[in-house]
Amino acid sequence: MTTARPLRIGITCYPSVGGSGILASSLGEELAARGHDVHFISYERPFRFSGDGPRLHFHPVEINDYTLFKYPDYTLPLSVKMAEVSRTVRLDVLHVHYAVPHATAAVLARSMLPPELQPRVVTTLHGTDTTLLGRDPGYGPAIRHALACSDAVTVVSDWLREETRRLLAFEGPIDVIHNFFAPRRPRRTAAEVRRELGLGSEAMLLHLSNLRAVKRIDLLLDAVARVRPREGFKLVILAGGDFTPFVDHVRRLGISDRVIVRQRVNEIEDYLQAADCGVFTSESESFCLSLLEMMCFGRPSVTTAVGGIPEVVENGVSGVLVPPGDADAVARAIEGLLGNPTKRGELGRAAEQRAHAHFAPAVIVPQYEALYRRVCEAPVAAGPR
Ligand code: GMT
Repeated sequence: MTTARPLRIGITCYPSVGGSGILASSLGEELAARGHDVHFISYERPFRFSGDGPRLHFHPVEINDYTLFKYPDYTLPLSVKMAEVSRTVRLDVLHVHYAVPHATAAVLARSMLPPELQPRVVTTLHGTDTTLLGRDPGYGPAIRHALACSDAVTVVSDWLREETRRLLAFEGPIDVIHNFFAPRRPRRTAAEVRRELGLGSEAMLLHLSNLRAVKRIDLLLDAVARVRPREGFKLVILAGGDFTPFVDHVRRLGISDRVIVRQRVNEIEDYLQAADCGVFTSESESFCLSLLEMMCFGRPSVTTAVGGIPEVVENGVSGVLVPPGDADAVARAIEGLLGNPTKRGELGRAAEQRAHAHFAPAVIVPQYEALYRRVCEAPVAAGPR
C-alpha cells in the first residue's frame, strides 16, 4: 500500500464574517487535521480561524495606502505574498475562495514563479462572484480569464455551476463540491443563552447572515410581523453586517419587542443549539451555509426555494421551502412549525441526518483532497484553456 504524501496548501479567502470565509477556514483546519500543511494568505486572520497549529500558518498581506492612488490596491500585494509563500514553502496548491480578486491574484502569482515552483491554482466560486460580479462587464472578462487559467474550478452547488456557465460563458470543467459545516462545541448551555436573550416560554426563531440586500431582511421582518400569536416567538438575528438601516423598519412594523439583534457573534453554536427554527428569505443563494448550520443542530428552517437551497433541504422532509418574495408564505410556514412541535422535531431530525450524510467534513473534505491530488498529477494550466 502506498501512502500519499501530505500536501502544502495555500488558502486565500475573505477573512470577515461570511459563508465563504467560514467554509475556507474550516477546510484549512480539517486539512491540517488530516496531516496537510496549510498556509492562509489574507489581509486578516480569518473569522473563526482558531489560530496557528503545528500545520496551520497565517501569512498577512500588508496593504499600503499610497497617496498617489485614489483607491488602495489589494490584488498586487496579495499576488506578491502568494508568490513569496509559494516560493518559501513550495506550495503544491493555491486554493482561492471567491474569485474576485483572489483568482486573478493567484494566476498572477503563479506566473511570477519559475515552472518548478508554480503551485496548482484551484478556484472555488461561492455565489455573487458569479451571480453579481460575473454579469458585470467591469469584472466578467477578468473572472472568466482567471477561471480559464485555473487548474480546477469548483462551485458549491449544481445550481451555481449552471449559473457560471450561463453568466460567465465558462466552458471548462467545473467540479461541484457542496459546502460542509464542522460545528464546535457550544460554550454555554441553551438555557444560559435563552436567559441572556431574555426568552421565557417563547419560541426562538434564528436568522444568521451578513444582511446584504440579497438576504431580503425587509421580507424577513415583514414575515415575522405577520406571525401569530405575536407573543409566541422572538426572532434572534446574528448580524454579520450593520443592522442600523433596518431599525426604522422594525419600529414601523411594531415588532421592536419581538426582534433581538446580536452583532458579529463568533460563538454561533451557542445560539444554534438554543433555537427552535431558522428563517431565511434570500432572493438568491448558491447554497446558504447558515441553513446547514441549523441542520447540524437538528433545527429545521423555513427558507425561500432559490438557487442551490433545494439541493440542501428537501421540502417537507428536512425543512420547509416557500416561494421567494412571499412574506405571507413565510409567516404561515413559521406558524406551521411553531404550532406543531412533533413535525418540527421530525424535520429537525431529518435535517440533522441529511447534514451528516451529505454535508459533513468526512464527506466533503476528501473530495477536495482528491481534487488537489488530481491537479497535482496534471501539468500546470499556465494559460487560458
Ligand atoms: O457570494 C456572496 O454573497 C458571499 C458569500 C460569502 O462569502 O458569504 O456567500 C456565498 O457563499 C456561501 C458559502 O459558499 C454560500 O453559502 C452562500 O449561499 C453564498 N451567497 C450567495 O449566493 C448570495
